[in-house]
Amino acid sequence: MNGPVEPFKIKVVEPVNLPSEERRKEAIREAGFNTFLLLSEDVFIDLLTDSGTSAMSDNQWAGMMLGDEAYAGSKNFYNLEKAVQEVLGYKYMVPTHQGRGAEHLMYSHLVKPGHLVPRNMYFTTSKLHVELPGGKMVDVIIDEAHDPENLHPFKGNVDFKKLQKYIDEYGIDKIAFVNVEMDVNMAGGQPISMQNLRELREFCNDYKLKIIYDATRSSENAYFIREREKGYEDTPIINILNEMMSYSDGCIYSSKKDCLVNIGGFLATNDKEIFESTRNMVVVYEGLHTYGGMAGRDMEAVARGLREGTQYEYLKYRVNQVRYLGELLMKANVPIVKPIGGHAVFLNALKFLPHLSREQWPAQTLAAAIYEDSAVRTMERGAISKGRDKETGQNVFPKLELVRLTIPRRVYTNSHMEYTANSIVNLYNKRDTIPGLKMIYEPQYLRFFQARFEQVPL
Ligand code: P61
Repeated sequence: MNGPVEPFKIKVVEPVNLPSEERRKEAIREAGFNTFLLLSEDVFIDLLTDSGTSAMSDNQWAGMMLGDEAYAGSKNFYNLEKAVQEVLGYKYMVPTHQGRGAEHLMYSHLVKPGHLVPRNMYFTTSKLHVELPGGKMVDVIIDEAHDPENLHPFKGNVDFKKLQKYIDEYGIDKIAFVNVEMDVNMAGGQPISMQNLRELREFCNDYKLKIIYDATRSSENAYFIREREKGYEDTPIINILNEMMSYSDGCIYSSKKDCLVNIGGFLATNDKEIFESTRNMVVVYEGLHTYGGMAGRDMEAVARGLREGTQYEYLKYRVNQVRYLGELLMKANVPIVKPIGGHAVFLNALKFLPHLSREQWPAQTLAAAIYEDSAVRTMERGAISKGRDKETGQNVFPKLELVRLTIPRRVYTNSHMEYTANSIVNLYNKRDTIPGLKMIYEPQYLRFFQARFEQVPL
């Protein structure tokens, strides 16, 4: 089996270092068994995230030199606005420093105390930005998304029966808006179909409900629509994106993923009222409405990256590199979420470490063990990420207890994928020797970033 051929050649390289076994053991203990707390220089292959870790193209770097750093009216802002209009089809755009800046502006505007926000599975920062103004995020993804073995081609789809139940139970006035994520991160990078988006629009029209997308990985979602949905086989990705967005009232967007840049975000909408209100608030929290926390050069790189990230040949290579890693693991019977997602391969920690209880945090344990074994950095995506129930204060144990091997875009070669797969297969073969963890420090917000753990002897 060969990995996909890269549609680029490499112009600049950055050396990486494989720390000794002794140093790896020490480093993960210094980090409290939390991969977020490792030093980057202790990491050999960094699969923590695909966020802000892309390699930019020569065209993007050239654009950086054309940064117009005027406080007001930077020409790069207008280039970005035009790119958003053309690639996504929205009329208005408000720039922010990254995705959560856009979530803050959009959700604090739309959510009032007591509101519900139905969404096709939570994301950590999105859930928090719905909760901070007094709302609650509820799950309306199809059941198949919670089953790692289920092969549904569009596990990101919304279940209309679940949505209807919340409307009937709480009343339409309590629903702030419907929030729809593209290429659903916590479900394993699973796409939503065009048909589901179209039907959701019709459903919401009957109730005059707004639909706001988390369009962060919409280009990768568009690739899956082209690959899997009848009628889109030959449709240019930009046309697919324009149609997807046409079924929404607006979106938030973290540019740090599909736009192939290291920083940036925005919100976009066709709704003048949302635009005017969020454009007003951006000056309070982010910066003037023509830079929103980004430098001019950053906006130029986002504008160029947004267009570049929709090229079919690039997306095909991208999704297939992730698939290559997943298939290497599947061949060795390592339990992963299927179908293989767009931005990452997710290990099923409950099946990988069945000897651990949920209170011993199997996914956190596995991420730490992978680092110690091979200096590959991954991320827990399970109960630690989910956090406590806001009302009861109890830990919540989601069905999915996963470790994410997230592939940065255009950064690692197929040999890096092979090294990673080999190390994980080796670890899988000695999995029953891995001891669990107990949490010894837990911060109040987004605890997974800073929590610390200790090993519990087997
Ligand atoms: C990630 F561990 N994602 O996947 P910002 N929406 C969606 C995201 O994936 C996302 C944001 C909004 C990250 C970074 C990260 O629990 C974590 O530009 C679907 O990061 O502010 C970010 O965009 C927020 C890692 C965020 C985490 C939160 O790795």
